[in-house]
Amino acid sequence: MSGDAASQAACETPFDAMARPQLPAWQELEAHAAAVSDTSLRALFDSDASRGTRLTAEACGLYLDFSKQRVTDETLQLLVKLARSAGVAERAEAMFRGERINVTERRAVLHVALRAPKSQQIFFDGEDVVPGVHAVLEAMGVFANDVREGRWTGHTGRPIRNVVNIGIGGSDLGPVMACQALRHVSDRSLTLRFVSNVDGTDFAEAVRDLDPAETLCIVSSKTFTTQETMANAGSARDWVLGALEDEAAIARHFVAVSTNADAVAAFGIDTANMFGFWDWVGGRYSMDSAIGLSTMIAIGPDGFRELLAGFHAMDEHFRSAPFDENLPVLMGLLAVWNTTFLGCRTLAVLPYDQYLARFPAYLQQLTMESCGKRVTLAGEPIDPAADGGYTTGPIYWGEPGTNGQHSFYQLIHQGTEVIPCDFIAFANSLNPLGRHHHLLMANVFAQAEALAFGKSSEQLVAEGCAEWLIPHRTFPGNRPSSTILADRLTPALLGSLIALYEHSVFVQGAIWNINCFDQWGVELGKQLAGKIVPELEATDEPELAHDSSTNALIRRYRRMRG
Ligand code: G6Q
Repeated sequence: MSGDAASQAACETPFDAMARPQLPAWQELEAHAAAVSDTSLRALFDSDASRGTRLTAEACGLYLDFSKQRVTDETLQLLVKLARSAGVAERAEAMFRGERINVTERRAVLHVALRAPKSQQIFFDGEDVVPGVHAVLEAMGVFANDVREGRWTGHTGRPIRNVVNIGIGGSDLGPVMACQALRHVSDRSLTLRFVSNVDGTDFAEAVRDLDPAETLCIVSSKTFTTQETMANAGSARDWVLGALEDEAAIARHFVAVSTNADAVAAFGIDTANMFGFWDWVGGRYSMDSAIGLSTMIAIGPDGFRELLAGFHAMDEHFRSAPFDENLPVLMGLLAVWNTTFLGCRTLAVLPYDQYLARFPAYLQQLTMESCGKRVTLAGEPIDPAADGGYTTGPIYWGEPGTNGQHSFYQLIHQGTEVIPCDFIAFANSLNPLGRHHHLLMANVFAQAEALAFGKSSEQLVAEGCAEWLIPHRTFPGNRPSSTILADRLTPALLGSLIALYEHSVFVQGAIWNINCFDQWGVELGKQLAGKIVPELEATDEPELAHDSSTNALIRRYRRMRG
């Protein structure tokens, strides 16, 4: 066998045998989508008084109401049939078994092991990985407590008051989101900052008011080669050394989170101060690994373990609950239904909780880096315009309510696009303040109601609306949404909520037959940037061989810089 053939054989997966549009359930869903296209949510609710309580599911403290999605009982049965015929359960089991389901990178996908309790065994290449996970968690716990309790001091003996996480993508978005979401249980005497952008402004503004003598920098990078992170880490080192004027200060002011011990040592960080993780943890699935060190310092080791327990509870639910009661399966199937069968191109995530302000940004990476794929696992094109093609990954976006209501909700209510929404809300506020919470919750319930049922011209006439204004004031309704309602935002609840979306993405990927765990689409821009950097920095006019637009932009930039 040639080298290529051998590696191809090694990448073969038993899951990609049947093109999805040839599955009977797929074809039935296509016919069904056409048949129900005229059915309104109003009619569905009118014909079934129990719809609002029946089309719901509950697990891990999360109540999911999907009755306002444009589905019938038959839709749900067909979607479950599709999940079965697409091998969702088998593929999930392969993930839990540590198989290399990330076929293009030949990697296992074992983020579920990061939150497994000590008693569980999860094998990769014949080795139980759970003890290693807990050893790192213990080490993180000792370090986090040392920082929190002032035992870990800076070079001059002063306690650490500021923590700056330097990382990007999966080494940034999860910790940023979690530290914000869990601020109410975090140590308020610590200042947490996050630096991700290679734009020097990010670093400059993050440290402007910090004293290097009281600052700990966590360089978070799986590879420890990422250009942006290395540039920011280098500037952080200059900043610390500029103030403390002693190389020995690095050991007290820098720790690393990485899988690359050599590069960490080469940077000058003592590998005794490095927290490791593993090749089988994908960047966007890593916030519950050592990448969560900043989160653990903020909320403490006990809080972090609670967060992990919440993740694990959802993992267990995903693995064991029947599909028609399984929250991630239902959410994944609804995303597939709306995207592929109803033609909705975007999905809005609208948390009615200020602490979840960064949740949509976090989800954008999780969902779009995972499902933004145009070929199947076997490399076959998925062209929605071609016969037998279909649409994959929807665009996820969103902002916390109620702010979005005074901004982009107009388009959701009355625009020409139909945008399914996920509303996320909590029964209890973490900052009870007069009537605020009732006002907030009234809004979230009202938005979902308005989207589903709209306002007809008859209603407007009955209200005495001027005839010429009626088209402008009519709400078409029939706009789908799900509502996730929980008691309050605790670390455990946050873990379950994140795992819900992680596994929902898994389900979407299994049905679309794509690899949710690679991200080749980010490579080309990186390579081209690597080529352009020396062209920008050259002292002599470089020979440029780009297209005429890129050449002209580079030349103009060089002139503008003198
Ligand atoms: C996520 C991606 C990507 C990654 C960043 C940072 O799934 O792999 O967002 O997390 O590129 O990579 P490093 O952690 O290696 O710096």
